[in-house]
Amino acid sequence: MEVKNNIILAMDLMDLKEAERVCEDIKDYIDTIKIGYPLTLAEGLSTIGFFKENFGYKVICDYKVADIPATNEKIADLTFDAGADAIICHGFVGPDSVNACKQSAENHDGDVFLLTEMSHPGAVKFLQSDADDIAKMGVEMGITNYVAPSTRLDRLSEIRDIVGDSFIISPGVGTQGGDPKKTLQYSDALIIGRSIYNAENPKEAVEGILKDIK
Ligand code: NUP
Repeated sequence: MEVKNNIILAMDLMDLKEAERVCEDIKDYIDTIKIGYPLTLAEGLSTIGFFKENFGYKVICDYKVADIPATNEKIADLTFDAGADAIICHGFVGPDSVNACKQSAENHDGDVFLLTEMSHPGAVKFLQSDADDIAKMGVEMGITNYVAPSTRLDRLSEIRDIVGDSFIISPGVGTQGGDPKKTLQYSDALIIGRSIYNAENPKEAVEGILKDIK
């Protein structure tokens, strides 16, 4: 996936009108948006089509799919049928569950992103110890897109070593403490939410980040 300026907007505002205002402000710089449960549950699955039609965005659905294969398949099919370009799935559920999302993505000409280690402090408790194996499983399965944290660069670097030249996108920049420039030493694109959409001036916030990473 190509991501303009290496920045993906994480749009977790829960009001579509407010989301539209932010997108309008930054549309010159951003061509890829990530939506998750907050906006989807508030405004519906049709938000995917809304961003595609009105802004021409590529839309990554951050549904962290983590169920049995049969249910994962239903979730992924619905997401791609609604127009998503990609879906994020959890890896800890194992290869059969991940494969259900991968197959659905292939059937719809879309992409699947495998979530390895998460960016928040609590990820250290359970997920971190299995994150390398999750990434290795992804490589064995032929997955070429990953999510890995900007908040722990040593871990991001380790996951980069495992997945080779796969495409990595990294959340945790800004509000969670991750540094944009350092993250891009290992990652292909930054996922940034609150420090853009909650900024007084989202456009200036993006310009500031761009200055940092150029
Ligand atoms: O490990 C992860 N950390 C994380 O923050 C995996 C994620 N998908 N996210 C998501 O990235 C999170 O749900 C939010 O949508 C975005 C980060 O937003 P912010 O911290 O920049 O506001």
